[in-house]
Amino acid sequence: MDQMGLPPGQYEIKEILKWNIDHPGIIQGNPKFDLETWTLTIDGEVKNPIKYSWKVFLKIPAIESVSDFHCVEGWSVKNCKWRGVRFSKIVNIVKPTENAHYVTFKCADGYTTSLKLEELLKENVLLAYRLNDKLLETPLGGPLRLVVPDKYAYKSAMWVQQIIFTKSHELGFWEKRGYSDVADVWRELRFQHQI
Ligand SMILES: Nc1nc2c(c(=O)[nH]1)N[C@H]1C(S)=C(S)[C@@H](COP(=O)(O)O)O[C@H]1N2
Ligand SMILES: [Mo]
Repeated sequence: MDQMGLPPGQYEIKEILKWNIDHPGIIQGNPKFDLETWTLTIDGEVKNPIKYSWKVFLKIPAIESVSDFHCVEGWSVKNCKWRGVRFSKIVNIVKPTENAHYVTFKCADGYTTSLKLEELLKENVLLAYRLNDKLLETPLGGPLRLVVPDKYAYKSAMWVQQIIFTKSHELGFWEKRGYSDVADVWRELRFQHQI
């Protein structure tokens, strides 16, 4: 551990940076959403594929979870209070088949990332729509983003539109471009060649 409980090589900042201010995004500007027509599709290797409207998604029991957020570029924000649906709750609803080993997240900006299904069952992994008691703003991934606190933030997909359970592994946007697919912040796995 580094100073003040941060993973190795990270420094603390006070607020999560908004993607389009701090980073060159995949697209210019933020995607636009109308919550009346927004949908979240969950399909692939599942027994109960489902398409949520915003209204129905909000009916899924939600929880609050406080965690630290770590970008691979080095900045970390402690004590982010997220509110949303535990990913394990979604797993209970859609019921993955025995062939489901990975999950790919597709986002409104064309971004993708993927994780092992078992890594997503951890209790701090959320599909989040509130941060620090406010609805998630679009530059922070609103209306709905994934939060995976133990991985570098490129695994925490913003603007999630589709979640696909898969048999085999599909590398995501940054993972295809040399970043670690494991992305474990505590083992400091930033780049592919490390393992
Ligand atoms: N859809 C989408 N999700 C994404 C990204 C992206 O470009 N598009 N960037 C990732 C990276 S590298 C980081 S650091 C965080 C940024 O989240 P923030 O805007 O809340 O800081 O989103 C991650 N999720
Ligand atoms: Mo990042």
